[in-house]
Amino acid sequence: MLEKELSKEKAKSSKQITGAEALILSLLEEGVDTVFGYPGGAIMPIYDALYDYQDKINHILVRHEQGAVHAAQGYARVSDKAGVCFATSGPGATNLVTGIADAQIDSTPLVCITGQVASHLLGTDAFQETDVIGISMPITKWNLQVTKPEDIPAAVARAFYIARSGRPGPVLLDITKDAQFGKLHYKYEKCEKIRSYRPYPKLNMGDVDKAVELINKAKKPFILAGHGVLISGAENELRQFAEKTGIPVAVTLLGLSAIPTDHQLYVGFLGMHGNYGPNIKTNECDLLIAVGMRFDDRVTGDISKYAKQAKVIHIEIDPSEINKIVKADVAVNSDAKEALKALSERVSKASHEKWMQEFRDCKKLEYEKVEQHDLYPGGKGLKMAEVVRLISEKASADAIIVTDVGQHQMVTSRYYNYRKPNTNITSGGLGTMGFALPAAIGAKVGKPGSDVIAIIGDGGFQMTLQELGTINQSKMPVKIVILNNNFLGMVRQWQQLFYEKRYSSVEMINPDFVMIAKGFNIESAKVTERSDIEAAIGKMLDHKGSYLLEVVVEKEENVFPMVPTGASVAEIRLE
Ligand SMILES: Cc1ncc(C[n+]2csc(CCOP(=O)(O)OP(=O)(O)O)c2C)c(N)n1
Repeated sequence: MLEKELSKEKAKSSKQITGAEALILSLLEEGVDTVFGYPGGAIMPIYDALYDYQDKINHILVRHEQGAVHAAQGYARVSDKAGVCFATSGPGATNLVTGIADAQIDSTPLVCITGQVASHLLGTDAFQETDVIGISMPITKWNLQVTKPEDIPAAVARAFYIARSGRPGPVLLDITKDAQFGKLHYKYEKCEKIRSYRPYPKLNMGDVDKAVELINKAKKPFILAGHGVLISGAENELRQFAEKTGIPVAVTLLGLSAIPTDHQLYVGFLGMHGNYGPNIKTNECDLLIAVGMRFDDRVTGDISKYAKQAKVIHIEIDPSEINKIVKADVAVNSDAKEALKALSERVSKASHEKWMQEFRDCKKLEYEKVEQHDLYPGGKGLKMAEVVRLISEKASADAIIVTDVGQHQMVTSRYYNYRKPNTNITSGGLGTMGFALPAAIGAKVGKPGSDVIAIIGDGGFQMTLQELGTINQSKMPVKIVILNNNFLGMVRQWQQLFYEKRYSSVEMINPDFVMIAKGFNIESAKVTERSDIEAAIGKMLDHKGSYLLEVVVEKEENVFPMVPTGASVAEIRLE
C-alpha cells in the first residue's frame, strides 16, 4: 500500500518537488514511521512538507530538543531502526548536542536533521546561525551540510546507511533553508556501500583458530559481554557458546539483558558498582573473552593492574577499539554474532565447575555483606534495592527498563532481573542525567507492545521533566518511578566516602512531584512506607495510561560494592 502510494508520489515528482518534500519522501523510503522534533524558522519548509504526510509519519512534538534526541535514542535501542529527530538551526541544533554525544559513545544509530540559515547567509552570524557541522564533528559518525535541493535524497540515503551499518552511531544532516525551498527532480536510490568505508570486516578464520586454541586450553576462562552482543543480535550465539564451553558470563552496563540474569552461567555485572565476583575474578582468570565491549575505565579500574595474568581475546567490530585500552593476544575483528557462531562450532565441549563455584562463593559473600541488607533492610526507611526487586518481580519479562544516571541506575542494574534482550536502556558512556524520561517515550513508540518503566532519581527527573508534556500530548502510557532521596545521591555518596562528608551542593529541595504529574494530566501517587509499596507498584503497572510513582527512599543510602576511582578491580569494597 505504502509502496503504491510512494510510486504515485514519485510519478508526481517527475515534475519537480521541493527539497523539503524530497526529504520527507526519502525518510519514507528508509522506512521511517516516527520523527521526534521541534520546529523553528530554519526548518519550517520541512515542517510544512510534513503536514501533507501526517498519515505516514508520526511526528512527536517534544518539549525541548534534548528530549527529541534522547527519545530517538530510546526508539533506536528497542526497534532495530535508526531514530530520527528534527530541530531548527542555532539553539535547536545546539540543544541536540548532549544526546548526539550520548548516542555516539553508546553506538546508537540516529539521523538528526537540522535546518540551517539560507546558504547566502552562511558565515554572516545570521539570526540563529550556528556552525552545527563544526560542533557535531567529533560527536557524530558522519555529518554533512546540504545546500542544494538535488543533493538531499543521496545525503539521506548515505545518512541511514552510515548510521546503521557496522558499529552504529549518530549522523547529522544540516539542510539550508534554500535547499529546502529549492526544487529538484526527485529520485531515490538506497545506499549500499561507500568507497573506503568497510563496516563489516570479514571474519579471519586464522584468528578464530587461535582463539579456539586459547579457549580449549584455558582453566579459568571468563566472558565479558558488552553492548555489541545486543547490537548484533547475538544473544543466542552468546548463550550457545557459553553453554558449550561452560564459561561464566559477566556483562557491562550496556550488555545487561544480553543473557538472562537467572541463567546458570550468568555471574553478574561488571564495573565500579558491579558485582563482587566478576570484578575480583577479572584479576584471577586465565583467559578474558571480551565480546562487543570496549574496556571502559568504569569497567577496568586501574588499567595498570587490570587482568595482567590473563590472555585476552577481543571480539570487536570496530578495529579502532582493538588494542586501544587492553592489548589483545588474539583480536577477532568481526561482528559478534558471526564470530561467536564460528567459535561455538569449533570449541570443545567443556565445563568449569570448580571455577564456577568460585563465582558462587563470591556471590554468597556479596549476598551476606550487601544484598540481604539492601533487599531486607531492618530500618524504617525504604531502600532502592527492595523497590527495584519488587518492580522486577511484578513487571512482565518483556518490560523495558529505562534508567537515568546515579545510584538508582546502579541499584537497578544490580537488582533488576533482566529476562529478555534489549530490556535495559540507559546512558552508559556519557552518563547523561535527564536521559531516562525522554528515552522511555522513544522506547514506548519503538515497542508499543511492551511496558516501559523509567526508573529515575529526583535530580535527573528534574533535568527533563518538561517531557511530561510530550507524554500528555502524545498519550504515551509510560510508567515513571522516581526514587526520591532528596539528594544528588551518587555525588553525595562520593562526598561522604572520599571528601570527608563535606556535602557540597548535593541536597535537593524538591517540588511536589505528584502535583507536577497532575498538572500534566498524568495519574500519580507517592509512597513513603514499606507496607504500601507493593500495592502501589501493582496499581501503577495495572494502570492503562501513563503513571508517575514517587517513592521516598532512605536519604543517605550508599551503593556497594564499589571500586573506588583509580583503584584496581581487585580492590573492590563491599562496605
Ligand atoms: C547532565 C549531568 N550532570 C551531572 C552529572 C553528575 N552526576 C552523576 S550522578 C549525579 C547525581 C544523580 O542524582 P539523582 O538523579 O537524584 O539520582 P541518585 O544518584 O540520587 O539515584 C550527578 C549530579 C551527570 N551524570 N549528568
